[in-house]
Amino acid sequence: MPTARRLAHEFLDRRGLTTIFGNPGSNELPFLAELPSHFRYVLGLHEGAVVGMADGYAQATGRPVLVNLHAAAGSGNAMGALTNAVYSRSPLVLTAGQQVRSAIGLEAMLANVDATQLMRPLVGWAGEPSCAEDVPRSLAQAVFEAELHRRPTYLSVPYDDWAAELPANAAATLNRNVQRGLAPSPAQLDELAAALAGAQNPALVLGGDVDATGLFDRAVALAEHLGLPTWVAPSPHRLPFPNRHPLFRGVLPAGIAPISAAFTGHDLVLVLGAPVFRYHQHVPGEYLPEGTRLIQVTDDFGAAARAPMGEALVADPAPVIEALLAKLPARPPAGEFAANPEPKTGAKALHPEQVFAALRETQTDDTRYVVESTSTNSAWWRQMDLRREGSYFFPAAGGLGFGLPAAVGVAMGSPDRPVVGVIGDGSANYGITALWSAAHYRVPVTFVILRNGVYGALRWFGELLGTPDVPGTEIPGLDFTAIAAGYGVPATTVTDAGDLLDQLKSTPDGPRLIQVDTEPTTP
Ligand code: TPP
Repeated sequence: MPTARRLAHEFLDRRGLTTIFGNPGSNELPFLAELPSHFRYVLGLHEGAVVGMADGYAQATGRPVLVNLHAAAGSGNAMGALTNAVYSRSPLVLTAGQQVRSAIGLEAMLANVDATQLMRPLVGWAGEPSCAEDVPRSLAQAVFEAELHRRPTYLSVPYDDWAAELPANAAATLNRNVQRGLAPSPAQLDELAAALAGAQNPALVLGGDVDATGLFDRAVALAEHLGLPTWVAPSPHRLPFPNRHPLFRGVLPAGIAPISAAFTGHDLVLVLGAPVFRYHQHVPGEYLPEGTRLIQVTDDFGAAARAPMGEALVADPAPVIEALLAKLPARPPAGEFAANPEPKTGAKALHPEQVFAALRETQTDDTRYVVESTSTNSAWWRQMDLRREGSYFFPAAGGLGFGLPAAVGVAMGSPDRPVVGVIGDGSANYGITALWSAAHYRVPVTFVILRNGVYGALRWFGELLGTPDVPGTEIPGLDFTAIAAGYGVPATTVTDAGDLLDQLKSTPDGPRLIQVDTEPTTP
């Protein structure tokens, strides 16, 4: 009779979950025993980095990823990073070892007390099998729940379950196939097409889901077919549309009143693959201007239910895009891509725009950028010219500690595309141990660290909130070349634009870190 462990490994193999990101403890070792030799275990030295790497890998591959965490303490360390995975809708399947069944109730060391509650409210589903026989089915459920809802799940397994021999029925789960397919009805599609056909001045808003589900090019086709002015939804974690495209109107500001102002004059706004909306700065006002109708198309039931205004159609955006392309007549072509402006220059150090212009000039068009530089947003969009799907990743919940590990995970998940992490000197510290994984697994990734010596975004927020003189926003004295050396990543410091260009022109075959001194700026 097969053991729970063998059935679990077999199930993961069949579903293609053979790359595991983890940081194990004693409870997890029985699951890892006898791991098939073609499985890859990617060790992270802190659970925040483990989840960040797994998130990047899941986003780059578009597939669920198994994460192997230690019980309560290890799982707890992962929670900050998990906030980002929730909002990027990354299907992470978190597993943690539990104490042996007989020792959970008496709270022996390493018992995961109330394990199914621990990762709430972040995970969409959490479970602990009620007996060893239920381990394979529970693991399958954790994977399917993550895939179907595109939300992390958490499975706690008592470690004495893994060696248990199971009856034949436990293997039935191996052959299961569970698929998504959320197409709207013909009547719903007709209604939507009629709304667009009847609008005088419609506009399009695209969210991260469009890029995450491989619809970047189809969204461009739709915008061009209908001549729709197109925004990216606020607080983007992905780029669903080329940012120099003639129809591109920018990233929507993340406040109620400014979004409403942006929509003025549009009688219909179609939102694809985004919540309505991910506001950030509290700028109160009317949600929509007078006379604007908003229709949101999303496969995220929660995002549809919690929106404060507008109409929602819960459906996959893909069939909606195809139906609108087929049903509505084409408009004339939109014109030329816009050129980037001259970069601003810094007086005492490089301006971030000079850094981004150097990236644009030296990196290939298929480069994937993982960005966690919080005060340089406007500089980024002014200087970059991103035209390919999957070019941009940002922490989806604004939780720092994503960028550096996710750059490693994205590079591992897409070895055919170059990867550059653009990380602030504050942000880098939250996921710094991923440098070790990058070095250990020789992951080809370039980290560009913008060293401005401050928490620049917080200073800007301080002005906005009327609290300019707060402590805790200066971070002088950090040397990432020394830190990188300690983790085994070669690193250099750059202070002028020519040197930066020279360094960026070379192509690494492993990780490298370039520390660039920059001037503080505002987002
Ligand atoms: N802790 C976490 C886990 N996430 C956060 N978003 C914050 C704290 C608050 N925070 C937001 S931006 C920021 C901080 C601390 C500063 C980041 O500094 P840096 O990476 O140097 O970028 P800069 O703003 O200077 O461009």
